[in-house]
Amino acid sequence: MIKNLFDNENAIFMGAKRSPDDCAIGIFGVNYDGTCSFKPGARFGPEAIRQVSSCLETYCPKLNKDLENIMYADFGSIIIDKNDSKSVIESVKSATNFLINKGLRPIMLGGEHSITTGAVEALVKKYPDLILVQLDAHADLRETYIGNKNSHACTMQRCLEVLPKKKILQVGIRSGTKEEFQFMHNNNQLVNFCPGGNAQELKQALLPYSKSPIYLTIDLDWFDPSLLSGTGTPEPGGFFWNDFEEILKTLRDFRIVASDIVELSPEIDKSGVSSIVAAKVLRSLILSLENMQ
Ligand SMILES: [Mn+2]
Repeated sequence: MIKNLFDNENAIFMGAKRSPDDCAIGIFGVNYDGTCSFKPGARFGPEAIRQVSSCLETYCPKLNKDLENIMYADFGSIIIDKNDSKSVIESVKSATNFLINKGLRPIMLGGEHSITTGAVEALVKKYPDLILVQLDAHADLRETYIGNKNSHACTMQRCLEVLPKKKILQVGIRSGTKEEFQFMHNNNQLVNFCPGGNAQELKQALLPYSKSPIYLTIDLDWFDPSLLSGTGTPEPGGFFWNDFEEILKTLRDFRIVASDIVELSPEIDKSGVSSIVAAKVLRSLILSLENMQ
């Protein structure tokens, strides 16, 4: 089964295991950027995150936790048909199902944002009351984009279609069409959050969902391009590392059952800093997800 789904002959994230035995968390990559609208290159994201991960310490002083004490697996990247956006989403769904059936909490590495739909589709079978929290510069609520319903510009609209609860909280979105912003306001799903601010509004918005399973999708262009320039559609006016920690601190009181980190396009940022930031996001997620209910 693992053999048919994953290509795991390349690098591995920090001290990850290759097999699911005794693990709580499972990582997999999706090397796909077929619908990217501006600059492609997100297909190199998962590999870049793994490559630079050896530069990071396993210990996080903020959380006083060490990755060395956590069992997590890295299955490599899934095997996909890059020319068919629909089949890529199906493959993501199969991989996510594989991890859930093994009792693992999935963390998916992109790749472009369109892949999130596949993971969410798989998860709602197990968690019908799943809700989404999205960190992103963009609303991603278009009905179609350049003729493709599976474009990364439509991801949240596709997720809404498969979420029985129809609940997405979109944190600090700063780019989209007038219609997308209208839609977010009408559905009460835009959560205001400012660089350097506190996450009170997110906390308030999540209070009615204190028992709900949460899928956290992290489009790395949520960060400011001065910190993370290696992404296909950078957007000025973004967030910084402390802002991410503030969000994660708030989310730790809730119940994240799966997550993704998407849209790292490592070759755009020759310094490699973007890949390091992405790898540190992954480290923080593993440390945070490990003992959630
Ligand atoms: Mn985005």
